[in-house]
Order: sequence, then C-alpha cells, then structure tokens
Amino acid sequence: MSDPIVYGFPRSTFVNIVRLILTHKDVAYQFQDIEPVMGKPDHLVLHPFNRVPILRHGDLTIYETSAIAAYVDEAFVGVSLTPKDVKARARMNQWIGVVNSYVYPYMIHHVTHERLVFPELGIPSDEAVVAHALPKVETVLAVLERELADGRNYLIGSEVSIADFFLLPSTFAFSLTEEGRRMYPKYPAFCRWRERMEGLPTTQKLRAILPPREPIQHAREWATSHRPKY
Ligand SMILES: N[C@@H](CCC(=O)N[C@@H](CS)C(=O)NCC(=O)O)C(=O)O
Repeated sequence: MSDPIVYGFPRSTFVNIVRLILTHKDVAYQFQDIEPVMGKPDHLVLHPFNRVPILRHGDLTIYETSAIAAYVDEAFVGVSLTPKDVKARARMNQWIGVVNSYVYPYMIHHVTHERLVFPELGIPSDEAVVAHALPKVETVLAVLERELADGRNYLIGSEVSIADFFLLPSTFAFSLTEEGRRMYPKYPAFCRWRERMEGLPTTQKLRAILPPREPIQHAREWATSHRPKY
C-alpha cells in the first residue's frame, strides 16, 4: 500500500498531532498543504465539517484527530503509543478529551488566535475573548501541574503516549503568546514535561521540516465564521 497522506495546513495544531505520531512511529507519509483550498469543494469533499487534518491511507479516508491517531498507532508497526493496560488506556483517553474540550479551545481558539493569528493578518485582538479564556487556561495548567508534580515523565506514566502528542502542539503555540510566557513559569512540573517533549527526537525531526511560520491566510474568514463572542 502507498504511504499515507496527511492533508492540512502547516501551522495547524491538530495536523501536527498526527504528524508527530507518524514521525514517532517512523511511518513515511506525504503532507499535502491544502491552505489554498480550505473551505472550498476540494477540501469539503475530504472533510464535510471544514476542518483538518484528514488522513488517506489506501482506500481509507478519515478525519477527526483522535480517530486518525488511534488508526495510525494500530495500523503501523513500530513503538506503540497506546498502553495495553485498560486503566492506563482510559487515562490516556481522558487526556485526549481534555485537550479537545479544555486545552485547544482556550489556549488556541481563544488566546492564540487573538494574540497571533488575527494580528498577523492585520485584525486587532478582541480583548474580551482573551480575558474570558485566561482563567480557563489557568485551570488547565493547575490541573496539569498537580498531575505531573509526582515527577512522572509523561502524562500517564513513564512511557510517552498519544495523550502527550495531543497536548504538545497546543502548549507550544500558547508558549509564543505573551500570556503563555507570563503563565508558564508558575507551573514547574508542567514546564519540565514541556522541555522533555520539546527535546524528543520526534519533535525536533518534525520541527526541522516545518516551513517558517507564515500568516494563516484563510483565517481571515474565522473572524466572522467562528470567532468567540463575549
Ligand atoms: N475535532 C477536530 C478539530 C480539528 C480542528 O479544529 N482543526 C483546525 C486546525 S487546528 C481547523 O481545521 N481549522 C480550520 C478552520 O477552522 O477553518 C479534530 O479532532 O480533528
């Protein structure tokens, strides 16, 4: 079967979760940058909800990052990122849900979009959106800090899992905002986890092939289509 294809745009948090997992498992894949067709028929035929990533592998085309991550981990040989123990697996899935429901929405959809993505396009930040999100980000960081304070290496123990790769891209992008730079030092166990994750050969390998961060052109539409309002 030919190499899997990941469709997305290079700065996407969720796309980079999938790329990290493929990289960690040493799976050869192609990346197709669909930035120019985001929201257009060529994209919507792959993802009817107008999002990325999408993975194509042989006759399978799927979207939703958690489904793609589980598929990649099962379908390809290499180090497993899913614990065999049923309770550890439940814990991993809990953290994946946490990223989807509480981390990405506030760190990225609220703060990073307002602080980086919109200003890069000449659209001013909406301070009300940032102000609404910051206490929620503090809650996330406090929960992570409590969890990681026992000195474990990764979210569910001594081995890296899909959950860590879910958390990494959101925490990286948030670190580039002024709020991230101000908040992170209050959470030392979380910072140690970040350092460990950022230092993994997997992370370095993916970063080395990502293009320089350019403004996300199609995000102009987000300002009217799905910007939070308070
Ligand atoms: N539930 C989706 C969320 C994916 C998502 O929100 N992706 C963002 C990029 S990080 C996206 O496609 N944004 C494009 C847009 O909103 O136009 C998943 O798990 O894959």
